[in-house]
This record gives sequence, structure tokens and C-alpha cells, in this order.
Amino acid sequence: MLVMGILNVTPDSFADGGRHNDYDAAVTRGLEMIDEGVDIIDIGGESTRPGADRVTEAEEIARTIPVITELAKHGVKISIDTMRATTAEAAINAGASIINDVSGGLADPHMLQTAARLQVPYIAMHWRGQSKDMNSKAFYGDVVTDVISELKERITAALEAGIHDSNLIIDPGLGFAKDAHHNWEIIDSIEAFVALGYPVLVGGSRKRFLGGDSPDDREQATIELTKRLAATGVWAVRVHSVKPHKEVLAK
Ligand code: PMM
Repeated sequence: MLVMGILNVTPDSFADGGRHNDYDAAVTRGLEMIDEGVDIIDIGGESTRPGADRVTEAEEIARTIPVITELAKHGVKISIDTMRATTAEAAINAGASIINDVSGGLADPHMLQTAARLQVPYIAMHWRGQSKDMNSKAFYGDVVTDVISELKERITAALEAGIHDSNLIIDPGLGFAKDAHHNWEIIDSIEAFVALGYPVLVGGSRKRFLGGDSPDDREQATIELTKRLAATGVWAVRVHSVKPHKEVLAK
């Protein structure tokens, strides 16, 4: 199983703020991840936490592209975490090689065609709407059946847009329009997602459903989750701390 390291270049990610500080801190953290043996660095300029406001495309590009350009020089594989086709294309031109779209092509009508034209791997995550109001959309009959059927619609749309079957990666979208119980049900049935025949990415890192009283508790729970997923055929986990995950996977 691969480890995708999260590099959010957003003002709330690095304590001291300011564009230059954000750039320096992000590059430093990216280089650290490379040292820790990261398989893919996932770079994003827009927070998708529940309740988060959107940033402009110009701001998203200004935050992410310089960091991608610099880290790509070190030969690491980079994904761009964006819902926008323009940002995705700029990132691929700057040296990223995977598009990670939390909206699975629903947020930007140009995304799927762009990913098809660029001929790069495309991660389609299960999503029901923007972060501002996604918690109000956490209603399911059977969450596993419903998420799989909605993901299948995104797979069909991606293939129809011309994305090659071998370039598709899927993600159940833990925490996106899902309550804690939904997330655990998905984890319990993750093999059903793997059985769809596409590589599966799981992003549970430090999310609220993991519980605990402190960020440290959630970090420990994230490592337990990685251990649990390692034997299920999941392709990769998207995590904040790279080293402990590489360590448990090496055991
Ligand atoms: N989660 C977040 C952002 N991007 N991308 C994928 N593919 N899967 C996820 O679960 C996912 C994502 C939000 O988490 P963060 O705020 O900790 O980055």
C-alpha cells in the first residue's frame, strides 16, 4: 500500500501565515516527506474542511504552483488536490502527474475532459456538495450501497469524457457528507470498493470521526486505520504524517 503525504498550502496550515512563509514551510515539509519515503505528495491550496469557504482560482494557483515546481525538481510524484480544471492543468504543466478531485468531476464541468486530454491518473472521490453545506447531505439508505452507486456514476462520466480506464482511481470520501457512523461502515466494507476493480485511495487522516480528545489521539487512530487497511487491497492512504505510516507498513 502506498503512502500519499498531505501538503496543504493554505494559510491555516502553517502557523505564521504570509505567502512567502507558506511557500518556504510547504517546500521544507515536502522535502521532509521525501526523506521519510513518501510515495506521492498531495498538494492542495483550498481547504475542504466542513464549513470551509472557497478560495479563488487565482489564489489557489498562486499557492500551489510554486511549491509543485520546486518539489517536482526532486523527482517525487505529485498529485494536485483541486476541484478546478484550470488549476489541475497548471499543476500538471508545473510537474504534478496525478489529479485528485474531491468532487469527482461534479464541481467543474471542464474537469473530466481536461483530465482526459492530459492523459494523467485521475482520482474521483465520492462527494455530494461543497464543504459549506455538505453535513446537511449526510443521509443514506445503506451508505455503502449508495456511495458505491454514486461512485459508479462518476466512473461512467469519467470514461465517457475519455479518461482511460487505467487512469481512474476512486475514493469513498471519508468525512465528506458522512457522519462518523457512515465513515466506519465504509471502512468495514472497504473490500466492496476494492472489488470495483479500480485502485482505491482512503483519506481518513486525523478526521473527526476517529474520535479522541487531542490531535495526538487522532494521529494514533490514523496509524491504526492504516494498519487495518493494509491487508484489504487498498491502493494508498492519504495521511498527514508520513514516517509512522511507512514504518507500520514496512513491518
Ligand atoms: N480529504 C481532504 C482533502 N482532500 N482528497 C481525497 N482524495 N480524499 C480525501 O479523503 C480528502 C482529499 C480533507 O482532508 P484535509 O483537510 O485533512 O486535507
